[in-house]
Amino acid sequence: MDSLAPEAVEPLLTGRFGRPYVYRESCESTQLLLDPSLPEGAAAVAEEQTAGRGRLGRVWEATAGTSVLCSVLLRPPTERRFAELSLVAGIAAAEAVEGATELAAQIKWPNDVMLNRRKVAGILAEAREDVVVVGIGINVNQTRIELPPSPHTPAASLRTIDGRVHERAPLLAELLARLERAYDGWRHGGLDELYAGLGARDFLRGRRVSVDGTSGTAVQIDREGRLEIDAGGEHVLAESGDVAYER
Ligand code: BT5
Repeated sequence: MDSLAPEAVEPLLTGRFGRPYVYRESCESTQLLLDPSLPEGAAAVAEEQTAGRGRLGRVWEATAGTSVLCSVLLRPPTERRFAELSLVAGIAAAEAVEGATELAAQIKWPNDVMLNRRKVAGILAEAREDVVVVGIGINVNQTRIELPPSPHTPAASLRTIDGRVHERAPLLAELLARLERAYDGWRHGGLDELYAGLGARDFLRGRRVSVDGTSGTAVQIDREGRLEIDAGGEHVLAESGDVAYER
């Protein structure tokens, strides 16, 4: 098994993100390891989580040593919409996944990264006062039976998609570098700045969707990070929520 210990990852870091680097073999959730007083870009990484978190009280399951499980502390400017950070991190995770697999990844609004129509990564952004902890879980080396059964959005790992075992340390370093770049762009110009990379990877566009009671055809993720839905001619903007979609 490869390792995400500091000696494997720190030499590969190229920017501010990932410093300091907080590492645990096992923890409840990497979301709980970052004290708000740490500098922006501080990252927490673990081989295993005993209570990995999804959104809305759901769980994130990952066999020890198979995944990238990472949280990053951000201190976004107050004029930005914090909800957009899931998409900012989604772009970074999609780019990192594409770098590792040479396949095109997509972003399923509001917080999933898809490869071959399967979820390979999930994002969780949690705000506490003026800091936001962004958690990113990427399924890297799980075998098919190690992946959780998910009734709605099928799960995959990079390995189940391309048949290769991937080294996680370079993937994590790439993720942190991409996140820093996307985040700096967003700080400067909002989602507009990143829109080319977002619009081109919009998984739901053109699909039949249902978001918290609104059903219709997904038109696009808009420049404020909302999902525009054509509900029988009436255009509705969903701010956040859970999407059911037709595969
Ligand atoms: C997410 O939630 O997709 C956010 C996942 C964030 C995980 C990272 S890991 C590092 C950091 N520390 C944490 O504790 N969390 C973050 P959501 O959209 O609610 O999706 C959760 C649902 O996806 C679950 O209810 C399962 O159905 C499914 N699921 C669980 N584990 C999965 C996996 N490894 N791959 C794909 N789907 C999974």
